[in-house]
Amino acid sequence: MTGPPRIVVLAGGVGGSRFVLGVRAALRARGIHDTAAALTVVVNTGDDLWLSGVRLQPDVDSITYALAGVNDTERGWGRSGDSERVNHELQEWGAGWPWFTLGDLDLGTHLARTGWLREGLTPTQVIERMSRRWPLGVRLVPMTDVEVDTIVVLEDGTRLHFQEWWTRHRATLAPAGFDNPGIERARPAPGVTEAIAEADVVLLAPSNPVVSIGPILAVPGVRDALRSTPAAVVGVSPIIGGKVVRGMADVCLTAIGVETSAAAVAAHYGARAGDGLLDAWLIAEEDDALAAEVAGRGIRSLVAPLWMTDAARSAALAEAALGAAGV
Ligand code: FO1
Repeated sequence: MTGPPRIVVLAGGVGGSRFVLGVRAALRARGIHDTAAALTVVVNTGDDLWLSGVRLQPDVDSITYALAGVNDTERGWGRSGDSERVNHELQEWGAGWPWFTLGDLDLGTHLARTGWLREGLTPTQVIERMSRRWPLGVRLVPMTDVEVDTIVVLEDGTRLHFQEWWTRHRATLAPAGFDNPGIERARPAPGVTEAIAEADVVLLAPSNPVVSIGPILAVPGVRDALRSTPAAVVGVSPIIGGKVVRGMADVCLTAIGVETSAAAVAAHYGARAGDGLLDAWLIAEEDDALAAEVAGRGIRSLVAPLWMTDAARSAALAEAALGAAGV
């Protein structure tokens, strides 16, 4: 390998943001200044929705805001120091969702995006344009330019948009499954499969395997690109000590019949040596005892500190993931 490594990260919202920050920091620590030339982040867009006439892209925005350093680190979503004047007014009108907060600064993002979409820009072009305001140090691309929703299917057949199930019901309604209607007609956004094919390493961020990484893998062409790339595919477990770090991955995994354990998630992704995706899988020190089980499935397992509690730990984790690929 000559020059900086070419890295692709598949990511969702909060866990994805922290991990991507870590990868960017690890590259900077290696003296690589043009990190955007080295690092492509393919982000889940299944959480996206239309609300009060504007297009929301929660995972795109979480990653954008985090990389720009303007994110609300307490809540994990939205802008730091945001206010809610417009949101109160929308509620007075009975517009939008009463349980869903649109911050004033955040609304500026949604209005800008919606305007550009209406002018004919694709989501890829909109993100590229937004990246100019804050040089993010990564090339951020959506999984697809096609609108694909993540729908939660309840046991009685009720279908809810993922955002309603999560923000209104806090994942308390047991799902029977998940659906991305129309995803079979979606295509990877420009550059996604090319970046995977040309990468030195592809990293699966410790994001929700079902509703964050799952939709990215379900876009036709992405899975094949991962199986055929000469790059090593390395995943980071979102499960530590049998528990989710935050969010509702445990409920999602249970719904698709996967145990909430680092080894079970590795088995869910599968070994590239078989018919799956992973060459290597990073598990936490707390899950040391599962290493043999992962290895037994044909996936090289490495034990590393997975808690991304600060920037230094996120960078160390990213360095461990790159190291697992010999990059
Ligand atoms: N999460 C909440 O729990 N409550 C909200 O009111 C809320 C509003 C919101 C607005 C814009 C945005 O980009 C994200 C928002 N989120 C909110 C976060 C979001 O629901 C999820 O955490 C992600 O989609 C999962 O990655």
